[in-house]
Amino acid sequence: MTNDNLLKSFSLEGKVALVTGAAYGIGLAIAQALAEAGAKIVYNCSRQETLDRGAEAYRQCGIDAKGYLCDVTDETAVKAMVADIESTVGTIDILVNNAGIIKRIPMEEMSSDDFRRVVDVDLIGPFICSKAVIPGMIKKGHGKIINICSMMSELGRETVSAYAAAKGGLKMLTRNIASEYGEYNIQCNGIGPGYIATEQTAPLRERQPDGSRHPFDAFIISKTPAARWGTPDDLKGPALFLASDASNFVNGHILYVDGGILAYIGKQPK
Ligand code: NAP
Ligand code: GCO
Repeated sequence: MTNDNLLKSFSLEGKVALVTGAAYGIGLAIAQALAEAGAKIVYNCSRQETLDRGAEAYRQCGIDAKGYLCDVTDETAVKAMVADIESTVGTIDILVNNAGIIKRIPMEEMSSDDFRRVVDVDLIGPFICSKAVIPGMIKKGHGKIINICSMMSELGRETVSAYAAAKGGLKMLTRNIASEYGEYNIQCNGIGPGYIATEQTAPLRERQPDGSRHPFDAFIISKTPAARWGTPDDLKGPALFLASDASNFVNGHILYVDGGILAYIGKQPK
């Protein structure tokens, strides 16, 4: 492959990318990266206020994105959204299952409804969305599915039982989609972000009344060789790689973008 062809393998010109939950945070950053590489962006969220927020965000960065009000756990709504995308934009070439929630509750205090809701959004949602786009990908002869997993696909911690169960399941769903649809030239991989500074982790980074760091904030810094929280921008390159032809022989892989947390025992307390 010549250098010119190598760089072209990262182009997404002519591709349609659906990024779920991409009004802000990690999803918006990933959508920006795919748009910069030439993809047409479609996104969804479950609240009108978020959809409006996303529309303004995309307008501000000059991306002509199409937004849908659609809860990823509502299979009828997802099917209708995908059908509308396919008829008005084009067959979906890239699906990024980014939409997700977390509930931080000690397990013995967590209701089964709360547990079920987290699993519905973080695991059943990606199943529903993937099932909706795969027929079009098979017909087209190619497809990319990227599931946004987590450190909790590998590790547990207090208060995140539902989230860890869902993200652990999402890791295995990723591998199963890769196994079941690889022969149709569909690659399914995961991205496992480390601790990223977004609204979802804001409670873990709040300054204490005395102005000191939140204990969890200091803990994550000590557990991360990069000695910092990640930012949504840190995920742009990995997402583009997995969305592009540059990764056509990468399948069933979870790419951890964690600053080295998973490799590190942690800094010895002073
Ligand atoms: P975030 O700031 O909480 O944003 C989540 C997005 O998902 C919002 O746009 C939200 O919009 C949407 N969403 C939530 N439930 C939905 C549903 N049922 N249907 C459709 N959209 C829905 O989260 P984030 O930090 O950017 O994280 C994005 C993804 O990365 C999540 O899957 C998260 O688990 C994962 N992750 C995050 C981190 C981190 O440190 N931040 C690390 C590893 C993995 P609406 O509320 O309007 O629906
Ligand atoms: C938490 C955090 C994490 C991050 C992320 C880490 O409460 O531990 O929210 O779960 O969201 O998933 O990879």
